[in-house]
Amino acid sequence: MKLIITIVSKEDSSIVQKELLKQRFFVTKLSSTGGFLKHGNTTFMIGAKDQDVDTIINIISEYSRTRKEMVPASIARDFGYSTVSPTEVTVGGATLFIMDVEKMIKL
Ligand code: 2BA
Repeated sequence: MKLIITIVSKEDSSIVQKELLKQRFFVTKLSSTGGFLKHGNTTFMIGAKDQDVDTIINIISEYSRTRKEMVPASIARDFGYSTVSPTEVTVGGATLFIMDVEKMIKL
């Protein structure tokens, strides 16, 4: 069994959640905030059978769009970038962490 933790843009979270549930996967949705942009995003925790991991990656990949976002110069400077104008970064589609689960118990 695996635990997939994935961070997606807030704008994509409803469709990603809907498509995962449609395929009968179990999903926990957490509200999260990106450390860099300080924008709200969504983190999903998905406990899944090993053989379902590729299907889940495909769903997340299909419904998470890449976006360009502007980083205000003040934030960029906080992180050591020497700039006076906003800087563009590419955000997403999604960031995934996939971990082995030793045991899952429901009581
Ligand atoms: P944020 O931390 O708000 O980052 C938004 C975007 O800003 C990132 O997009 C990346 O393009 C840029 N960025 C982030 N940290 C940076 C840095 N130290 N220097 C330069 N550019 C930086 P993504 O990589 O697609 O990440 C989207 C969101 O996924 C992140 O929002 C964060 O919430 C999460 N994330 C990404 N990688 C992570 C990691 N290794 N560990 C934990 N969370 C991560």
